[in-house]
Amino acid sequence: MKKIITYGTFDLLHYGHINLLKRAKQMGDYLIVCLSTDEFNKNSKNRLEKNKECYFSYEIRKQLLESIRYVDLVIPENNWNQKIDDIKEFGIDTFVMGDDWKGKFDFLKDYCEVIYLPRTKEISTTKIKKDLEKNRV
Ligand code: C2G
Repeated sequence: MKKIITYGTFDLLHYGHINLLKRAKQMGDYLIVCLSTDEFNKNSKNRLEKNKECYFSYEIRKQLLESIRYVDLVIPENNWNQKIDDIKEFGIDTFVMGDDWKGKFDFLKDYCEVIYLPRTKEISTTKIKKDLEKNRV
């Protein structure tokens, strides 16, 4: 069984995320999504990218992801440094991320295949939030 893993926040889940998950699953038989916890987003990711604080809690984001046909398992992402352990623990064959991360995880090539997929360009959570703001009366 070929096992795939990907990581993310997946907040305000949209079709760009779904496109990524669909293509990732097409590469194997079993897809694990490692989902950023609320604490990880607040403490670490928020520093990297402003307003990375989630709209939906981890539990809700997990429920949403578990309802997607391409997703087989959702586990927590607590920090930036757990990927190698995750790959070993779950016997991962392929690590997949959108190409906004291109090159950032090449160090994982010692442990599994690393693939960066083209992002779905026209959609992002930031864009959704901005568009909603613009239309606000
Ligand atoms: N994505 C995409 N197209 C979009 C938006 C996102 O393909 N229009 C992809 C991203 O490239 C990523 C995944 O969907 O592979 C999840 O996106 P985010 O939730 O924004 O992930 P991020 O917050 O960047 O977290 O340790 C890695 C981090 O957890 C990645």
